[in-house]
Amino acid sequence: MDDYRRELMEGDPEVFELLRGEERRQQSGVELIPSENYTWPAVLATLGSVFTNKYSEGYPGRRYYGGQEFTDGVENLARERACSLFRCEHANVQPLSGSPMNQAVYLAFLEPGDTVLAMDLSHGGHLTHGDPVSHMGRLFNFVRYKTRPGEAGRVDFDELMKLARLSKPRIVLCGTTSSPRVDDYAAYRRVAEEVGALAMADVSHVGGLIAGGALENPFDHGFDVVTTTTHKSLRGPRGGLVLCRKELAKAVDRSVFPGLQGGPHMNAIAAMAVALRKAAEPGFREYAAQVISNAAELATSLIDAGAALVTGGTDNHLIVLDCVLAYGMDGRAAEETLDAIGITVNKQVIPDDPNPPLRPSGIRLGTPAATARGMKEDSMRELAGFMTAALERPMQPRELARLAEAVAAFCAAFPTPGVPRM
Ligand code: DSN
Repeated sequence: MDDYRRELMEGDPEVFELLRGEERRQQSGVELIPSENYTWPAVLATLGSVFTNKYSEGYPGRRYYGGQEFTDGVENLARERACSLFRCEHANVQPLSGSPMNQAVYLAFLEPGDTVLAMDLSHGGHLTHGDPVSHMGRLFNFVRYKTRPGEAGRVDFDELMKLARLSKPRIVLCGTTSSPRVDDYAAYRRVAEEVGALAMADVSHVGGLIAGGALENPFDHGFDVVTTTTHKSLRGPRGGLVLCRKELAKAVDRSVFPGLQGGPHMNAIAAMAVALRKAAEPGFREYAAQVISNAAELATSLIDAGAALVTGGTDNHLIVLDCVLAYGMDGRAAEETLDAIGITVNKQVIPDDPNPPLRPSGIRLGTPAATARGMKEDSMRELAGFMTAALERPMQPRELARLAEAVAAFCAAFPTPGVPRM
């Protein structure tokens, strides 16, 4: 046991026990929430390092506190690595997570009341894409577009162009938190160009798949701003990146600090630098491709076993199931049933869901975390089998317990990165 863990065990046994419980959960169950992942041990070590002790308001070379020779070095590394990985001109690595990352962009380029075109939440858009319950949704005029039910969850760009001409947005935003389809960046860019808006993509879910070359990069289609969290498919620490053209750099940087945030979390920025280096290694390209192959296999196996996929299939790492249609239970019941057998998913609204958000019709699944444990297509077929067995008919608690044992035995062959062996 390393010194830090021993200190925790002896100094705070209550927190230590909870940590051990979470470690056991992460090892003995399967994580299928598409936005979650296992980071690398080197990232965990950096997050728990003395960089957490340092205040660093400002940017490298222009800080408000002394003692920055090493924090400047690490922030510069993170910026350079982000620019090289995503082929962009400027990176701000300070956003504390996804919400401030997107807020910083809106506040950099919009005046109150300005219009943004963004995807409706039930069709896959994110809360921070101007949902009415968010502060940004009240401050700016978000006009929501939707996917087309008859088009397997894709967007009708003729309709989007009409909406853009009518609403005159300052930003055309694409990117989703719950769509199994890939974005047509060229088409979004044409819409933005036509109405003189900034083209912005929030690629939080697929940032790692873009970095790993498995999906297209919005910058290759002339996008102005791309945001991504760093802890999803990118497998880094919790944090956010705002990436942009150099002409926009000053406005973005001012908006993040001092506009929105104070001291950046230097331990997270150092850990981000470590993750960005890992994501540039050849092995990460294989990982990104495997995430997508695994999702395709999981989707096919579930469909073959009678599941109803909201878009009929997937192009990325993510699947949305309509549980009411296929299993006669809502998403919350499905989430709880799968929890009972050690498979973690999240309940999910489906497009124009008639049910409320805490009892929606669907669940959302994804393969980034399972793939990080080395699972491949054959494991996806096994997972589809476990899930179908648990969902297709009501089960007695003892039947669920037997399935949970089978899931735990299956998991034993796949060590979880960063989790000490039990
Ligand atoms: N919570 C993230 C997700 O699950 O997609 C987005 O905020």
